[in-house]
Formats: sequence, structure tokens, C-alpha cells
Amino acid sequence: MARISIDPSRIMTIERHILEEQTYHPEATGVLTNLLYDLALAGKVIASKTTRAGLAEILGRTEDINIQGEQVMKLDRFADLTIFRLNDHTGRVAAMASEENENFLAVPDKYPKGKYILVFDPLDGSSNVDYNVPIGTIFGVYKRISEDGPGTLEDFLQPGHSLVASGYIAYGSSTMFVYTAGHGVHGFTLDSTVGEFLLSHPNIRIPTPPKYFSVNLGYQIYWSKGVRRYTEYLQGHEGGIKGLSLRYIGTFVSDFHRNLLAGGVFYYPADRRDPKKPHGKLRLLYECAPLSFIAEQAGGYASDGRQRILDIQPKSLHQRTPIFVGNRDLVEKVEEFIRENDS
Ligand code: P6P
Repeated sequence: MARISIDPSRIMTIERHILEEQTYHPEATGVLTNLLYDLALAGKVIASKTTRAGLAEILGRTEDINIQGEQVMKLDRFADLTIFRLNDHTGRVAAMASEENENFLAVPDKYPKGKYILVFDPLDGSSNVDYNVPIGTIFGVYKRISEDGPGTLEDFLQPGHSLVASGYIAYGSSTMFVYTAGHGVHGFTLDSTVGEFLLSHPNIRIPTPPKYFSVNLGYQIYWSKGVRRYTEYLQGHEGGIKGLSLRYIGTFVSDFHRNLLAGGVFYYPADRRDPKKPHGKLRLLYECAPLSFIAEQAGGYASDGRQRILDIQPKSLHQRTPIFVGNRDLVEKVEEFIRENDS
């Protein structure tokens, strides 16, 4: 039988990779490195539950309704608590904010406060849990702007271009941890036999030509004229692009991840269905900005249709924004359609 020679030096764990990344930051003290380790650990813990949701009595809904007006899934709650508890005592963060909590989460008085701010969507796509559809976790890390002591609301209201790191964990056919610390995008796949995330996708760049477009066509009649025209362009009408396939899972992380690796554009535009949500459904702080940082680090671009997502100055924790993200030329094209067709 042919011998399989594995060069152990080629096995790059996420811990070793993050440590090497740290060399890009001479001023680094290792705190961000350790914060990213903690998030990778949270990913392993959450992954261990998502693959057994049906067996671990964490399938289904709690009685709670979150700030978004959505029913909280048991796995949502588990993921939210896991990330909070892995980070509340380490002295690396000054405060945290998550989709599941109306106000930001203070670090308990008894624990030291650190220099970073952590924002996260603990379980993106959780409404899909009961149907065995892939789900994910999204996170973003900022440096605090308040001096010291407990974090403040202003620490969170920073534009995405101030992010020092961001990433996501995709719980699908395999569990992947994808992150950037400002020097490219790197993907790791969980080898559950050894419990390690191993480097599987170094230096991810969004490929061209793109293969997919991802949008919920069910809402097409509610979109602006510019977005409807753009969608026809993507479908090949009148001089549009030929050959794009439509893929839409209904989990932002999963749709984003596929387009990151295969090329494509994901969009969740503003629509006129719900006057209470004139800016679409997805949240700026802990969904759109972190993934937009990833997209730009991989050579792509993200816009709300008129401006760069990473330049938007947040005004509140749960602020929503329309988003178009993926290959730069595809995203710049929608800005053109919106300029030409929408007031
Ligand atoms: P719709 C999941 O509920 C989510 O927040 C994102 O992960 C996903 O992209 C979007 O909503 C799907 O929304 O309205 O198409 O079901």
C-alpha cells in the first residue's frame, strides 16, 4: 500500500496561524491573538451542539422573543451564552454586543476590562436549525475608544473600517472558521478527530468570473426599480450577465461563504414589505460590517447600494442596512443601477 507521507510541519493549526499573524503587529501584546483563540474555541463548542441539535434537547424554540422580535431558538441561547462566558472573564474585552440582547453586555464588575470590543451574531440563520439547514456565527473585534473601565455605547458605534479583526464560523457539511486580522482572509476546517481547526484555505481571494447570485426573489415586487433592473441584469436580460446560477440558502454566513469561495454577489436590499424595516433585514454592526471587512480583504466590495458598508457610521446597536456584497464589479454595478433608476 502506498505510504502516505504527512509532513507534520505542514499541519497549520489556527493557533499557530494566529500567532504568526501577530508578527504583522509589532505592538501586539498577544491579547487579540488570545481573543481569536477564544472565538475558535467557542466555534468548537457550538459546533459540537449543532451536529446533535435533534438529540441534545436543544432543538426548537424558547418562550423568549429577542430585540429583533424573533423567537429565540434554544441553540441561539446556547451559542450566545457560550461566546459571552468564554470572553467575560479573560480581561481581553471591555464589553460585548450580540444580536440576542437589546443592550450591550457589560463585563461583570469582578472581572478585569480589556482593550477590545466584541460584537457577534451567535447563531446566524437559526430559524433554519429545525430543518437541518447550515447556520453560522459572525464576529467583529474593535479597539475600545473609551479610556478604561467598563465599555460604553460609543465603543460600539464605530464604522466597519475600524475593525481590527472579523470572521465567521460556518456549521455545515464541515465546520469552518474564516477570519481576517487585516492581512488577508484565511479559512480553517475543523478536524473533529483531533479537535483542531486546521488551515485549509490560506489567503482566500474571491474568484472571477463569478458563478452565483444570491437573493430572496420572493420579495422582488417590493424592491426599488434600480434593484429590480439589477436583478434582471444578473439574470441575463438585455445585455446582462450570462451564466450566473441563483443559490440562496437563507443563512447569510452560508450564502456569503459560497460566494467568497466561488465568486458571486449576495444581496438583501431594502424592501417595502415592512414599513418598520425600511432598510432591509440584516444588521450592520454584527452581520454586515464584519463580513464586508472579510469581502474587501478577499478583493471584493460591499455596499448598501449607495455607499461602502465599512464607511457607514452606526447610530444604534441593532441598526439594519441593505447590503450588496461579493465581486467588486458586481457590487459597483448595482450602485450604477440605483444611481440611474432610484431617486
Ligand atoms: P429571508 C437568517 O434569518 C437571516 O438573518 C440571514 O442569515 C439570512 O441571510 C436572512 O435572514 C434570510 O432572510 O427573509 O430571506 O428569510
